[in-house]
Amino acid sequence: METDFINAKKLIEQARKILLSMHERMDGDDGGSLLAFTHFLESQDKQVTAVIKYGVPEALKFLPGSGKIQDSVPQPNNYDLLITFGCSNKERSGLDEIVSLDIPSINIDHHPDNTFFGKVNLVDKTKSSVAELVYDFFNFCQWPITQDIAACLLTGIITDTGSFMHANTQSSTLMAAADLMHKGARTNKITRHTFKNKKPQVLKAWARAMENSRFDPSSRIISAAITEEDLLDLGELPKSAFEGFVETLNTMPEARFALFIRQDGAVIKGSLRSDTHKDVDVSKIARLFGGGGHKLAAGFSLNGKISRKLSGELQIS
Ligand SMILES: [Mn+2]
Repeated sequence: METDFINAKKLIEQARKILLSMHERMDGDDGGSLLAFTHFLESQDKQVTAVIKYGVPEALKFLPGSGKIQDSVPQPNNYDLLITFGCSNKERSGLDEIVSLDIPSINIDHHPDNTFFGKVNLVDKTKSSVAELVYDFFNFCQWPITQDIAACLLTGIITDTGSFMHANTQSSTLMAAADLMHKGARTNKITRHTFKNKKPQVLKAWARAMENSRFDPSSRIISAAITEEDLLDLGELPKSAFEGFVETLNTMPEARFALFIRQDGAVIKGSLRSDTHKDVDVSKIARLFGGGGHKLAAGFSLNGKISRKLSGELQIS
């Protein structure tokens, strides 16, 4: 990794106009990491453009610098370096302008299915989060971590570890978090915005999904679903309404893993979670449906419809 860090640092020092992007639909980890870079690069008088498909979700607008993020690439031919966060491949950005961009790139990720598409690849699947990897990189480069950068990176660590509850939390993760707090980031502010932000209609939607859940004792799978009818019934919900739901399903000790599927237009979105001691690789299951992810947290989307049979049983067609 040290050589990769040196090479990444060189590329950044040489570049003047830098484009930052991540996978579509901003999350706390890759979004926080991207903003940490934005703050540092701007302090170095680089020209920085930050683009994320679908922009910034409500819950992450508290992140310093989030107002700078755009949802499309303003001048596709005007950059000399691309840095991506949490993209296994360029397509994950969801932005054609980035997929077709032919300039040097730094690929920063911790997904095990990363394709190493960058000129330099900072990819470490053992890291709790991209933010922890970025924290290591900043320290390696001896770049200053300001209070704003600390807040962005700690948000990445907290969201990807489920507030330090998931198995990816290591002693290095906690040491990084402690140092980021020491530099001015606040865990309670971050959890307030990212975990303790449920609106009444979201809690109702969780109740419906919970009601639809069932545990199969023979396979020891807990699953839940939200159909189109449920969504019509529940009324308008924010895009992030079910974020964290599958983790809650996965708190059942008897279950080997949790599966949550929900209708999203013509697409069925699936998420899977497990725990280390349960010895299941849910990314293998996600891959069966064309998705991917980590051993303990994975997802997929496929075309289809979830419907409820007269018996109340759910089926996919
Ligand atoms: Mn991540």
